[in-house]
Amino acid sequence: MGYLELEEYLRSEALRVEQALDQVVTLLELELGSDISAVIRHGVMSRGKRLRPILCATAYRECGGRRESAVYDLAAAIEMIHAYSLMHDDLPCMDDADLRRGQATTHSVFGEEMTMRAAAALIPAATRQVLSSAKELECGVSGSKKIAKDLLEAAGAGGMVGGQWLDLLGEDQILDSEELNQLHQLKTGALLSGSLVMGARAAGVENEMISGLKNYGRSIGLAFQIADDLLDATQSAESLGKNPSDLDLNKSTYVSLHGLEGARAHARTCVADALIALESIDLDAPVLRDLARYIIEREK
Ligand code: GRG
Repeated sequence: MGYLELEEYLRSEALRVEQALDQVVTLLELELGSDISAVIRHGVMSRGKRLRPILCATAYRECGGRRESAVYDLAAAIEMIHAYSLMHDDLPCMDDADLRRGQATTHSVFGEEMTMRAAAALIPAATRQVLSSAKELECGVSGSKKIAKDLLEAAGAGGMVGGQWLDLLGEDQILDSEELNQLHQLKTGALLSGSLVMGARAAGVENEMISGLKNYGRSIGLAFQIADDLLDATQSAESLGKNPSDLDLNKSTYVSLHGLEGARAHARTCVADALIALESIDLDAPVLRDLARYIIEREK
């Protein structure tokens, strides 16, 4: 696929993810009432790229999964975890941001207390969503339990939460390359890579295939973060939909460590590693191949 075709693919996939998300949020409205669900809706339905759920649905398809209409319900669960993490990340006690996805952050609109509660409610809701959706896919009930574990591990202390913890500790510190890789492999890489694992597992493929996709995910996770650092260093708030913050928060980044050109070269190496990981499992996955390249070419 060329760049434009890939952008069209991402747009139409994002729409399918958003339809599934809308259904979940509507259900939560009935359960939790309109006050808290308005906060959830703000955090979840704002205009994100939906990259993690798209990776999940794409891996599912390219691993031979055929229950097209059901996989987006599973993918939505991943985006719910991502949305909660962004809502918490923007809070004053973390990155203290007032702009996200081109709109005021959730706590700037609804206050800190409501945002903390609404975001926390998304964690069990996402777990339930995985269990109810994945059992309808090729992996069946036993696979759905493994997928729930995949999601919780990717999101937990050995994954995203652990990475955020390192990120907060790293403010005002100069991290070396190894420390920076470890931080981002957890904070960003774990959920990205987990999304691929979940999609592949849902399709019912062998463990060897799953670990190859995990390796692909680790490499594109790093590439994605390097691209994020490059965008933060070079783009305006208007084009990013959020305020560039790495300099203000005095964070070590791939750009501060390697410079713009060094960071770009590092990102290209990660993409090459990702493609090798796909080749090593002999998976014919043209869209995942194109997505690896897109991740460092993207403009937001
Ligand atoms: C209690 C320590 C502790 C943590 C709670 C807040 C949190 C959990 C985790 C934060 C993890 C985090 C913010 C990771 C961000 C990774 C990242 C690059 C986000 C931007 O992702 P995009 O570009 O955003 O996919 P969109 O808006 O397109 O979805």
